[in-house]
Amino acid sequence: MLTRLDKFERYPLTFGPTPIEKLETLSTHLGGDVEIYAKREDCNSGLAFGGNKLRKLEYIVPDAIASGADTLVSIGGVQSNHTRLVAATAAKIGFKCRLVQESWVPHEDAVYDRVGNILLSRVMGADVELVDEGFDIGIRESWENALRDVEAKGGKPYAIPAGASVHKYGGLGFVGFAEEVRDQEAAQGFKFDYIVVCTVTGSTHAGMLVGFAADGRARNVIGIDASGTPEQTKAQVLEIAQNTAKLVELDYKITEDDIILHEDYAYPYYGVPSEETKDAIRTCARLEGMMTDPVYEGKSMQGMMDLVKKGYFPKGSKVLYAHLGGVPAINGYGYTFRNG
Ligand code: 5PA
Repeated sequence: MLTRLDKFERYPLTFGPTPIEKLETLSTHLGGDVEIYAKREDCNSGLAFGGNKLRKLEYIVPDAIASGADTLVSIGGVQSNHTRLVAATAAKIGFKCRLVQESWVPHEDAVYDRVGNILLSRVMGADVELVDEGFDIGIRESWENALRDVEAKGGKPYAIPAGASVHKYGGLGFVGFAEEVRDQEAAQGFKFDYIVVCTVTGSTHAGMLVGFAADGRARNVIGIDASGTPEQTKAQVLEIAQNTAKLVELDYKITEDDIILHEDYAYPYYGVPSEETKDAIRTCARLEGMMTDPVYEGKSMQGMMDLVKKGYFPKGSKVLYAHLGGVPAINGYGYTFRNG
């Protein structure tokens, strides 16, 4: 272990190390000069379809239990994956769950607030509140109101911000991802040259940055912005990475230059897939049977495919696509994909 992640208590919510598989057909389809692999964070747990939030929550749950709280309180868009996994975690650890779901996505579908993630959260017993506010990854008044409301009703809230990102331990989980990749690299006898990650609230990217900085690969983490507000996302990645680096005693000073964030794929808006994103989702599904979603992973898939086609990765590179989950949201896009 190259960081002091072992100092922190972890409450297991996942199956263990996630598999890495080669995307042979997709690699060939994109010209064969680059080998593409996927690390399947989307298959990491039996908790409500899993996904990237669970690695983060594994380091947050011990603090929630120690605080004496009885209700996890969090926030996201209507089809937030994060809130779905907070609901699952609350169920698993015997807490109540209060969720604020804001109108972050200007997308119209008759059943958008009835299917996919929000349906799962409701079935898992979360108290779901819809709030008509637009996209913002920062601290929200609606969430602060929910925290106060839980208290006013006699509950003991535990605050988890959007994407579990600006939580003091939000970056630790993906330091663990890098440690795990290093073990898998040692076992398979080669290293990855690049790691591609979808970035929005920032702690997935930030944790990876810290974890891979430990063996000199900070700038090999290639973020694909899906927020559409990249300045704010980048600033948040930097802040989380620097805080997390301190926590795990990283022997390297992370600066703004270490944050590689491609801004060209989030269009037209957070949560709204472009024609190119839809094409990337279909291509990956048809060549590999690997599903990605229209909000996050479809955009990072589009970005990775475009960067491969443009020759961004030198010939012979091994690229690891972090598949972070999120597929349940596609149910909210039934009209978009009505013909496949
Ligand atoms: C999300 C986030 P970060 O927020 O840590 O940058 O991760 C981006 C990301 N892929 C990538 C998937 C499938 C994600 O769900 N989702 C948020 C949510 O509310 O679900 C936090 C925005």
